Parts: sequence; C-alpha cells; structure tokens
Amino acid sequence: MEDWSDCLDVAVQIARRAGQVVQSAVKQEKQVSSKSTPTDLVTEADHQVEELIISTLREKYPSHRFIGEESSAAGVKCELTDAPTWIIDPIDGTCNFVHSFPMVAVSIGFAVRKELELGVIYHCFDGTLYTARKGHGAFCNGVRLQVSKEKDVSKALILTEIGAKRDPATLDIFLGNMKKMLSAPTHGVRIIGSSTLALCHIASGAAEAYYQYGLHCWDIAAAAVIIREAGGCVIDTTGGPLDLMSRRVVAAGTREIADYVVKQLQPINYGRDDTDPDGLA
Ligand code: 2AM
Ligand code: CA
Ligand code: CA
Ligand code: CA
Repeated sequence: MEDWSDCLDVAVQIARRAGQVVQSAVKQEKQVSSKSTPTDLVTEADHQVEELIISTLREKYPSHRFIGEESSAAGVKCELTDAPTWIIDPIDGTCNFVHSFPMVAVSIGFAVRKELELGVIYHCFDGTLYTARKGHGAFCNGVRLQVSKEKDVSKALILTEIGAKRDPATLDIFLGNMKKMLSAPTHGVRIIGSSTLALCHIASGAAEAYYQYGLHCWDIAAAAVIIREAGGCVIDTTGGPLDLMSRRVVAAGTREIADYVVKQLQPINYGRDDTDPDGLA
C-alpha cells in the first residue's frame, strides 16, 4: 500500500517555490483581466504559477492526472477519476493578490481513488506552511494542528467568502445567511478573501466554522485533508458527506457547530465543477 509520503515532500517543495514566485510578483506590475464576471479576476501570475506547478509535478509523476483552476478555465476537463490526481489552486486570493492584501496562498491537494490523501497550503506573504497526509496528522510549520473543541455556537467565530456572483438575488441569500450567523449570536463573522487560508484557520482552531457556496474543488481539496487531520469535520452544506465537485462546503472544529451552521443556511445554487467549472449558473 502506497503511503504517498514522497509525494508530500515533492508537493511541499513545489508549493514553497510557487509561493516565492507569487511573493515576488506581488511587488511587480500586474497584468489583470477578468473571466466570468468583472469581479472574477485573473493575472499573468495565476497562469505562470499553475504552469510551474503542473509541469514540475508532471515531470516527476507522468502517469498522474491534474486539475487546476486556470487549466479548467482554459477548457481542460475538470474530472476526478480513480487515478492519482493533483488538485491545484496556483493563487488562492487573486483579488487580494491584485491589491497586495496579505492573504494569498498556493494550494496543492492530492486524491487517489477519489479519496483525498495529501494537502499542502503555503501562505505567500508570511511563508506559513500547512501540510497534512491522511492518517498522519496536520501541521503548521511542523507543529501539530488541532481544531477548536468549542460546541457552543454563541462562542464561535465564523468564516465565509463571497465569490464573483453578485446579482441581487445571490447577494440577498448571502446577506441572509450572514445575518443568521451574526444573530445567533456568534462572536462574529469574518471574510478574508482566501478560502484556503480561511480553512487553515479552522484547522488551527483560530475560528470555529466556515461555510461557502460557489467555491471550487481546488479551494477545498488540500484544506479538507488538513482540517480532517486536525480533528475537524468537512461536510456538504446539506449535512451529508463532502462532494468535492459540488461547489459548497461547511467545515468546523466540532460536528455540533457544523450541524448548527447546516441548519441555518439557505443554499445558493452553482453549477458543478465537473460539468461547469467556470459557470455562474
Ligand atoms: P480565487 O482567488 O482562487 O479565485 C474569495 O474570492 C475566495 O473565494 C477566494 O478564495 C477565491 O478563490 C474563492 N472563489 C473563487 N471563485 C468563487 C466563486 N465563484 N464563489 C465563491 N468563491 C469563489
Ligand atoms: Ca479565480
Ligand atoms: Ca481559490
Ligand atoms: Ca485561484
């Protein structure tokens, strides 16, 4: 039985290298364009970093498959099969990157037989490295991570994100969900602009719960391993098991808080990653 520890070492090396490329690109002039909507930004650096990560991994593991945000946007099929598959977000927090707002990460996940095995997330501004291998714990710069054990939602800090879909109906549901979280009352709600780093904060116990509609498999793959290995739960917004391609997630330190969030949420409907990865349906 393969333990994939060599793949973890390789992913760490590549994430650091990619993160350093992002870090130096922050200081340079950026070529910004938009994809599906005017707020769905992409830069030259997103493309360059994804190309760097995928070409390096492909050279090492020619039989493996790859899913990446920018390749999917360019029409490469976003398909998770039983084959060993790397799931890559080259720059998570592109809008933050454009503004030099210091919440930007490189995220590399790895699945085999559709099971998530590895997660590596590198914070490009401060160099923090989050890693996990299924069955072997989650770590932040080598120190073991543990989620919050809080079960009482009135003592919870909640994280979420709003994506590129900003039509009035979507915003109404988004704000309604936020109002429910604030009036629970929880300690507060935060939006930091990077799904992967927000999820790392669940893994480290800095916040109790995270929910999001519209995110993609590359936003969640690496982080899901890290949270689970830190003792937390990552589920669907309906309360069922996580479906990587469903574009929705609830993550929490405890099942009690996850269940509370699940009960409050009104869904926002998006197309699936495996049929409509860039869609805003
Ligand atoms: P990105 O920067 O890799 O695009 C805030 O925008 C966070 O949500 C980022 O992590 C961003 O990832 C992610 N995100 C991207 N598209 C989204 C969408 N359509 N809906 C929700 N979140 C999205
Ligand atoms: Ca994007
Ligand atoms: Ca992302
Ligand atoms: Ca991205």
